[in-house]
Amino acid sequence: MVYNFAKNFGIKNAPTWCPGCGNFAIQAATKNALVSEGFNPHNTVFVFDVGCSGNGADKIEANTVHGLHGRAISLAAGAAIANPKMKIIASSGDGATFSEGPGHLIHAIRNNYPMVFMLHNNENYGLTTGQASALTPKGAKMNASPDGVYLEPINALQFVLSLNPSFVARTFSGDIPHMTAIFKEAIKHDGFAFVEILQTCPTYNKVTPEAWYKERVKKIEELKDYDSSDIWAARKLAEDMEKDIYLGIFYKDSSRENFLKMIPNRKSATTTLIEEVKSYDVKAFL
Ligand SMILES: Cc1ncc(C[n+]2csc(CCOP(=O)(O)OP(=O)(O)O)c2C)c(N)n1
Ligand code: SF4
Repeated sequence: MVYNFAKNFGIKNAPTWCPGCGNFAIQAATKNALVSEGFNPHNTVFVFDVGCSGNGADKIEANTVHGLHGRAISLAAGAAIANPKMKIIASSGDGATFSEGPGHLIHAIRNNYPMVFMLHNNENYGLTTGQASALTPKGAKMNASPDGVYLEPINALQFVLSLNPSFVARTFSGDIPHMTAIFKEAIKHDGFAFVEILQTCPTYNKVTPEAWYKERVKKIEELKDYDSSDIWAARKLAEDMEKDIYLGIFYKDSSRENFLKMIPNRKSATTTLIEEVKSYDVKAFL
């Protein structure tokens, strides 16, 4: 068989994820969405964080950066500002996003950087063997918290929705067609598209395994009269993380301008920063 990497973003490196890990399905859906939206490895940049999700960095054929823990958003924002002709996709775990790097998330939302951000929420620090993150459910017995986590978890979507975002969605690693559809919408959004993925981690997350989610997830599109331009409706819907867990586009505001269209010294630019920098000799800085 002729291997067409430009078509499917595939690569031959063997995966290192545990059997049943949600990262397999997330990466498959990401490739599906990009291919069906007409992207290829040459016009796509992936920024991976440190963590199990980050170990996807050498499993996908594209321009990939594997950054420091909690810093994927800042690297991706730099890429998005420097070259808006590229599709920028950043991925991080819940530990990276809500413990090591929440400051980056806050300012990426405020600045509406043109990029997709995928939160791989497996409710724990997977790569370092199952410690609690800020999103681990209260009471869960984790490595380094053998008596159970004593703090309430942060509700990721409520946090993001409190910051006046332009796109907020949730999907589930047990449903590839749903992930693909949501990723396609996120890719098309012209601004900071935040996507929470409820990611199964059969090795360390025993509290909310795949079957637990499958009994609880519901689709927003089945809600009659749901208005995804109503941020208060979105905040209300995001409250429940125990019983009715909704998947879909919670909130979208396409009228918000992205960072590059907003700031005075870039909004009428006809060239990109990576084109402009070519006229300077930067050797001394390197
Ligand atoms: C600044 C920093 N703090 C801590 C670590 C150690 N570390 C590496 S991976 C990891 C956990 C990753 O958890 P998460 O971000 O949730 O991703 P997952 O592995 O679950 O996908 C930690 C604590 C690090 N590499 N850098
Ligand atoms: S520890 Fe969890 S998140 Fe990490 S590879 Fe294994 S199943 Fe996946």
